[in-house]
Parts: sequence; C-alpha cells; structure tokens
Amino acid sequence: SESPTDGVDIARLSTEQDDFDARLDHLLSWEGVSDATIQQRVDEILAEVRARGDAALVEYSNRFDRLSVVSMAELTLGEPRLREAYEGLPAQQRDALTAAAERIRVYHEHQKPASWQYTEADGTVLGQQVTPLDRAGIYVPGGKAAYPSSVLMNAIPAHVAGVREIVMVVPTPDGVLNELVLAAAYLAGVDHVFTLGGAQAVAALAYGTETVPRVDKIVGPGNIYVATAKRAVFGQVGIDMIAGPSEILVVSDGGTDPDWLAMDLFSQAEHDEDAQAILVSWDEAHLADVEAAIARLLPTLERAEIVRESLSRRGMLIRCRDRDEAAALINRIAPEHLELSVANPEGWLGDVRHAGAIFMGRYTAEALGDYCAGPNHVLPTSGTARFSSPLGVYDFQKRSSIIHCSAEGAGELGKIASTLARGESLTAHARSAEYRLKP
Ligand code: HSO
Ligand code: ZN
Repeated sequence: SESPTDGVDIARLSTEQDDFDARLDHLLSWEGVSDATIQQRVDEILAEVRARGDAALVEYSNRFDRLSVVSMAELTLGEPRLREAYEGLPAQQRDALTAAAERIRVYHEHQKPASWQYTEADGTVLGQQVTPLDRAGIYVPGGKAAYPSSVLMNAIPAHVAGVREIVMVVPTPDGVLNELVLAAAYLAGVDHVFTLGGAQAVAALAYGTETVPRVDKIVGPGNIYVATAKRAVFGQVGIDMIAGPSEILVVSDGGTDPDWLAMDLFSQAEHDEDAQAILVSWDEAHLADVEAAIARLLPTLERAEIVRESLSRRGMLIRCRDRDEAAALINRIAPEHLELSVANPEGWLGDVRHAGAIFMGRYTAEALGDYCAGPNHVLPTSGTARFSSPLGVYDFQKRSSIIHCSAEGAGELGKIASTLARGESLTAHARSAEYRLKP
C-alpha cells in the first residue's frame, strides 16, 4: 500500500503482507556500481603515479581539479597553514570543533587495548604486544562531501593509537580550500596535508612519491574512483571498509514526537539520494502521524530535493506486530545507525546483535553522534554490521605475539614440536626443537 504524500513517495510496508520479505529485500539491496571503464582508468592512474611520482600528481591535479601548478610544493600544506585555518575560524565554529574533537578523543582513549602476558609454571612467558602503525593516510573528499567532522573521526583514532605520522589528502577543485577541513586536521593531529584527490591521491599514499610519504594504511570515504583505487592497492597497504550509502533504522514505540522522528529520518536522507531511512513501529496511528509530519516538514528543508529522492528510492515506514518482531527486523537489517526511540532502551540492548551504533532513547538523535557525542561516525553500512565494527583505535594498531621460553619450557615444548614436525616430515624443524631438549 504505497501512499504518496505531497510528492513524498515513501514505501509503507507491513510485516503481515504476503510480499513483505521480497519488498524489504528489494528496498534494502544496493549495488555499488563497478564498471570496467572505471577500473581501467584507475589502473592507468595507479601505474602512472607509481612510475612517475610527483610529475604525474601535478599533471592529474591540473587536469582533474582544473589547477595550474608546476610542482608538488604548491600542493603541500604544512602545520603552520593548518594552524592558521584553525585560528581564522569564527569563534563559535572554532569552539564547537574543539569541543567535538576533545569528546571524540576522550571516547577513543577508552578503546586503547592493553598489551598482556602471562607466565607458566616453568617460567615460559606468553603474551601479545600492541603497536601502532608508523604512518596512516586519510582521504577526505572534496566539494559537497568534505565533512570536517569526518576528518576528526578518521584522524583522532589514529592519533590516539599512537600513529607516528598522519598524512591527509584532500582535493581542491578549482583551487578552493575548505578552511574548516584544514582546521579539523589541525585539531586532530594531522602532520601534513597534500591537496590531492581521486585515484592519484590513493596511489601517492600507497606507493609514495618524492614528496608524499608512503603510508601503511589508507582510510576515509571517497567516490567510485577512490573506492576502486583503494581496492586495487589493498595488500600493498591496509584499507578501511569501502562504505556504502549511509542508513538509519529508527524503532519507535509511539511515544516520541512525530516531528522529531521525521527530522531524524531526514538527517540521514539528506546525505545523498541513495541514503536509506527506515522507521519501524507496531503503532499504526503513530506511523500515520510520522508520515504526515514528513509531508509537512519536507518542504521546509534546504536539501528537500535530495531528501525527497532518497525517501522515495529507499525509504520505508514499516508496521510490525510487536516489539519482538521489531527486534528481529533490527538484526535482519543490521543497520549502520539504530535509534531506539522507546521508553526502556536498556531493555532492548540484549536483543540487538547487529548494528553499527545504537542511539538509546528519545533524546539521542543520530546527529549528536555524527558530530560530537564521542563514538566514531565511520560505521559499517549495507548490513556489514553483521561482521564489522565502527572505525576505532584498533584499526590503527596491530598485535605481535610474544613467546619467551625458559630452558625447562623449551624442553617440554621441544618434545611436542619434534613429534609434530616429524609427522610433517620437516626434520630441520624437529632437530631445531630437539637441540633444546634437556639431556
Ligand atoms: N551520518 C554520516 C556522518 C556525518 N553526518 C558527517 C554528518 N556529517 C555517516 O554516518
Ligand atoms: Zn550524518
């Protein structure tokens, strides 16, 4: 029963409909475009940057960002320039950015894992040592999608993890710098910024050039060229997840102001036309109230056209039978953002197995988490919350195993190892272990 409301054609679903599963799956599915031409162009750019370094970067930047620079020096911003951007911000922006950065830092400090070890009776010590990456690269998109908040969310966990050098790349189409992005980089502890974008920026970070240092891992969102380039250099360097469009699933028990819920759905939908906003409730009258609020408030939005498009492409208002059915839907959808707009959200936590971030109660708008609550806003999308986690300090660290055998321990382990090694016909292994057996 689709019910167009003043040009907002948001799908109405009920779990009682025969075709509910098919409709839900259809609206959830999202295919990232990946075509052979893009792949080929990206491969060519990667090869050029790898072979010709800075010269290729200068050429591509002039071509794709309509610049006219002659050397990488003109595409390099050092710490003083970042500080200048920070200091030049209007006080209110500067204070808000600083407060957000501090809250994000404190939250991520709690994520720092400890190294550990234990000692066995014979004195053998076993453990795990956690160490940061030497260098991380952060890709920041240009233009409309250049979010200073995302600079904080990507760079602060790297900084907290103890990464020695954080390199950021951001394209400057037509030479336009985004001061808020530079200020965020300053606050987040970014060491240098190169005004590069696209596949060429990814190539520079992955392979290194005369000017751009090679990094160990590349994180941050980007367009299809960036995503394709990241996939291609994976293995040479680490990468984060390739994010799909942003999504929100709101569960309401009927007790939240419909205007609040409509605006929460809009806040996701305004990101882009493929973003997904879903509301689930067992209260039919409440769903109708939210639908009316959507129709009334949508025309008041700055980004009304994007929101209208995204709600009609992939939005849903779902009526379910009861609370348990709502909980089952959460786990089936495994949303990037889950808002539990209910009276007793703690009572739900035990039932939520798959969600990137869980916003508890009527007051916790997703927008607060997007900017400043503290947790990361880089989250698993498209159902990948089934197996992955928010970006965090752990993404900028690795673990080394520690093994320190006592003489006695080497004797005990040597017997086991030599037996297993002979079973594998690896006699040098066996003899290496046997040398250390007690006579
Ligand atoms: N909701 C976005 C993050 C963001 N929102 C940035 C505003 N700025 C992806 O989860
Ligand atoms: Zn957002």
